[in-house]
Amino acid sequence: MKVAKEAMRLYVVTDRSWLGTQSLAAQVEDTLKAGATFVQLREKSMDSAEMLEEAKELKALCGRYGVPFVVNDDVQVALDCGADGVHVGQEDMACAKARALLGPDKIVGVSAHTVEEALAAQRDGADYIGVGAVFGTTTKLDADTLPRKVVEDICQAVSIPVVAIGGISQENLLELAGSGVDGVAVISAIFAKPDIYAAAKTLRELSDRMVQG
Ligand code: 3NM
Repeated sequence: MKVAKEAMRLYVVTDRSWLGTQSLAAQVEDTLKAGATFVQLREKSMDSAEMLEEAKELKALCGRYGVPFVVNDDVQVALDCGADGVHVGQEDMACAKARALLGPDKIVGVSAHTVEEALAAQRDGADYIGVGAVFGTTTKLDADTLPRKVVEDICQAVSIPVVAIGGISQENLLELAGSGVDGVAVISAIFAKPDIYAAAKTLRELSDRMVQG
């Protein structure tokens, strides 16, 4: 398996909404020091040229920590910055096309909301599945909250790693215990916090406990 289940443990998704005086790279480095296991650059308000500059910096940073780095949606930026791969949603480029463009060795992650979508992604060469929203979130306004049964069924149906996303916080993370997910993907519970390092460290500890049941 190209992506270890352990790499899903604390999956950090970037968001510049809460950038203060720190750069995004400095914020991401705080999460890496705190035990982040995977990083995705997800920037909905940047053009490709800006994304590429940010992506190059984050790729180099993640490389120093030995943590996989993927770019949301934009396969060209992923290729140009030498990212480890790409993450695509159901409305983005199809998994099979992303795989064809990136080749067999890069990571392709896919968001899925049903067992059918998850199985199709696995068949089309996905390395892991993102499943959500597992809780209510205001970070992605069109994300519907999935019943726990759907999350469990997706985890049962696929053999590749599954990471939960959507509304995950220190308060609710442990509710995912026993669902079958391999870890948590988080935006606001890290980046909206005043102490990013402390937030990420606590989430990592809780996620370790969550997967141990
Ligand atoms: N995808 P937060 S929910 C990027 O359900 C994203 O597929 C989702 O942000 C999905 O951790 C989401 O702040 C936003 O809730 C996650």
